[in-house]
Amino acid sequence: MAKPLKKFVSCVILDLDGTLLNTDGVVSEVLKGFLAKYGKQWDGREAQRIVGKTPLEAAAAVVEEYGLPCGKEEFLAELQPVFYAQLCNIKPLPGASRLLKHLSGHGVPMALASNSPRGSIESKISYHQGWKDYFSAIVGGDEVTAGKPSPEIFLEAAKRLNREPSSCLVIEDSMPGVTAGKAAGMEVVAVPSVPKQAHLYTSADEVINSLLDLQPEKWGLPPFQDWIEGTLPTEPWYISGPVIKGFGRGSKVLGIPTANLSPKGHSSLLSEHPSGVYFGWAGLSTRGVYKMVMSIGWNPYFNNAEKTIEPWLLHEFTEDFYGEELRLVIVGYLRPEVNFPSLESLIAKIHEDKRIAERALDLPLYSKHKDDPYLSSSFHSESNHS
Ligand code: ADP
Ligand code: RBF
Ligand code: MG
Repeated sequence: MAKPLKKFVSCVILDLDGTLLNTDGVVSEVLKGFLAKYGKQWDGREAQRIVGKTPLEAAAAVVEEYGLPCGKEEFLAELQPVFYAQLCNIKPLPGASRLLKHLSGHGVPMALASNSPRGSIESKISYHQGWKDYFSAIVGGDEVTAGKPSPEIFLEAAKRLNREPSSCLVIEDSMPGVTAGKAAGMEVVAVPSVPKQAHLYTSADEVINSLLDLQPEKWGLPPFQDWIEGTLPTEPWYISGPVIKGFGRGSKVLGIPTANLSPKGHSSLLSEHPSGVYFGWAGLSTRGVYKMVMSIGWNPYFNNAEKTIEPWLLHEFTEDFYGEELRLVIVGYLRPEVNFPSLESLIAKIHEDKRIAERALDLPLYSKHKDDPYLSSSFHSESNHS
């Protein structure tokens, strides 16, 4: 497939929170606790109002949204120590370490540009092996007169990298960040951290679903070389549960039955992994272990309200197996979920996914997981595989 070159850049400027780090997970936990103290319940939907903001702006948004009986400064002062104690628990987002290692390995200069204060940026990255050395420059919100959406942070980062703004590629998850990058005269790839918001990022030069989907060659940067026969190996991850009723349109409409797992009880796993099409092995305790290709997400074609888990077992069964315990080991990634102009084109794409997964799973890299005891042991606790 042709990959049109968008524009040549020579360096990359990255946002930290929500782009490289899953800060939102920890922020939500901390806010949940605080709001409970004020008798309010944190509703993840407000996340949209705080991404990309400075800490004080974010505090102001929460105080206003929940009508808290305190000032934004007071709220921030109360919240900050609790948040800082949690910095060590912030995990890299999928594909973040891979991207940094790749670009650094090819000598592409990188900078971090974040609205967080410099000190906070440095402590956050200190928990991740090697990260500090990846960046030739770091610019914090406290080092400029105005944070994003002002272009200042990005211009300062370019200056410290000794590059023209026009040769910088910005990678950002938030709207204020995208606005700032474009105002700085830079190329901007948006990786929205709030689901189903991609359509709002019209000013970005490209919108991708997760860092796994970044194609550096589109920007004249060295391509990733870790794709194998159309698949991207991932650290294996595990998910299991009884097969539940889905929307009843899998086999009926598409001829593609998917043995749905309940998203309930898997919310942290589901928020950790980007939506998309994955593959691996599926175990049914009384039947056996099968190849499997699955979609995780909102199925844009059907525009589901909930992130669902839909594995298609690559085997002809003579009967349904609702209620049976299904165990999945996910070993690789294929592509982001996309919308299709017709049901026929959706079906054709899913069959192509099937062919790619079926072939790839015979590679030793993937086939070795077929023997994972997780797939067949009937009494196995989730926690052993966190
Ligand atoms: P639902 O919307 O309830 O998930 P589907 O039309 O997707 O309905 O059918 C899924 C059901 O079909 C599964 O729960 C399972 O019991 C059965 N089934 C039969 N063959 C397969 C297969 N190869 N992969 C997944 N599920 C299958
Ligand atoms: N739905 C989409 O809307 N977009 C997709 O890109 C997409 N990819 C899929 C890939 C695989 C391997 C499977 C099994 C399903 C995929 N679906 C996708 C979901 C499909 O719409 C879903 O199985 C039906 O909604 C049946 O419940
Ligand atoms: Mg289904």
